[in-house]
Amino acid sequence: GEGVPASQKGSWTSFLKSIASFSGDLSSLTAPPFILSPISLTEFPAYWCERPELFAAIAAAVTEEDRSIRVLKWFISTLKGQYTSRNEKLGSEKKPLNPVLGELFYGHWPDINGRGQTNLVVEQVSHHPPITAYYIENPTKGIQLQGHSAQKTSFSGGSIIVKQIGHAVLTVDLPNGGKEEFLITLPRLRIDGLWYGSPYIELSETSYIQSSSGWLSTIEYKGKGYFSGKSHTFKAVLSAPHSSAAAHTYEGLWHMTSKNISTGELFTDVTVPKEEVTVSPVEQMSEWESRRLWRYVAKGIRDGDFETASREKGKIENEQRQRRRDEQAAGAKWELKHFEHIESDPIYERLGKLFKTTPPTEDAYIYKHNYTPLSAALANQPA
Ligand code: 0T9
Repeated sequence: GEGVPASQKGSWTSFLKSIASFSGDLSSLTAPPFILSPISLTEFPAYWCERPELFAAIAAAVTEEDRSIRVLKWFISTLKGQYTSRNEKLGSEKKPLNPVLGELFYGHWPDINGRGQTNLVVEQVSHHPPITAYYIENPTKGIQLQGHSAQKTSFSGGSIIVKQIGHAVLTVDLPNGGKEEFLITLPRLRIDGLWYGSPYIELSETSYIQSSSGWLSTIEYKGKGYFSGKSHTFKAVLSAPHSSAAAHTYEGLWHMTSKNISTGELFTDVTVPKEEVTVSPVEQMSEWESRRLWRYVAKGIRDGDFETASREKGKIENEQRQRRRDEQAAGAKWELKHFEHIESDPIYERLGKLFKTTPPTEDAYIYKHNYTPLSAALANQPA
């Protein structure tokens, strides 16, 4: 493959073989250096809010219908960041750092033009299998997003198939004191281009956004070789409560633009730049915060010094193993910091019933509201 440096061809081939004969937690497999990313999976929930103005704009809706349209618009506009940004930033999809239990990631997007500040709290709530819980909130606008993310992977026809486990719930405070909730399910991923050492993601099948108002978005994903022939194609149908007819249909490329198929009006446009999350300087972070925890590993990967990267990674892993042994000896259990695990999410159960969800119930991680976000003014102070 052309993406693979000559010296790593052998180890890439054996890595692919081990993927093919392995099902389960890919994150624990050792991959050749060229495919390693210096970014931990705990940073990924930030993709939900890199267009903070679209997140804030949900609050400006007047009707339930309009609110569902705005939620769909924001959701579709996150897909490019979620699924293609490593290709743009790092040259291809890469293997993220595998977060440790208790790893944290905090950030915010500043209040600009009255949109309100948006805050992000992420915690790695399980190491094996990897599960990441997140909470995003724009308090000024009364919008919250809570979710968790895990994956089940398998290998088929030369590609990695990733079933996303977990869901997200978006809650909007209404002017009358009530709340509207949106259950967001996640699409299936295929990682292609593996043979050539230049992996990229394609989305497939269907995901849903079910509002407590009854409005439902059904989003279908297709790649190259399907109906339009183009990569990253989607079609979203928004239907009214108790109706299966399409009230609005949007179609296009989730990494470019899309439009309303009956009016021709532009729906999403992600060709305009996004806003990356603001975080505090690494020196001010605690040892559990992702960028601080992984700083020497990340530097090694960035500098091409893989000896340092793997030595530093080894230190973190040993420290973790020792911690687990100590806990076991003391009969103690690791306590989550910002989230509480519940076996069954009542919102998932209630809203999931309104459309076809499998499975009928899912667990969730409920945010404890115990983090005080840094204000924009503080974070922007010169060091
Ligand atoms: C939630 C997202 C998720 C996380 C990543 C599959 C994957 C880990 C999970 C699903 C985010 O909201 C969206 C985007 C990318 C997903 C990752 C892509 C990927 O390759 C990894 C897996 C674990 C690997 O690292 C596979 C091995 C690697 C060599 C292929 C590049």
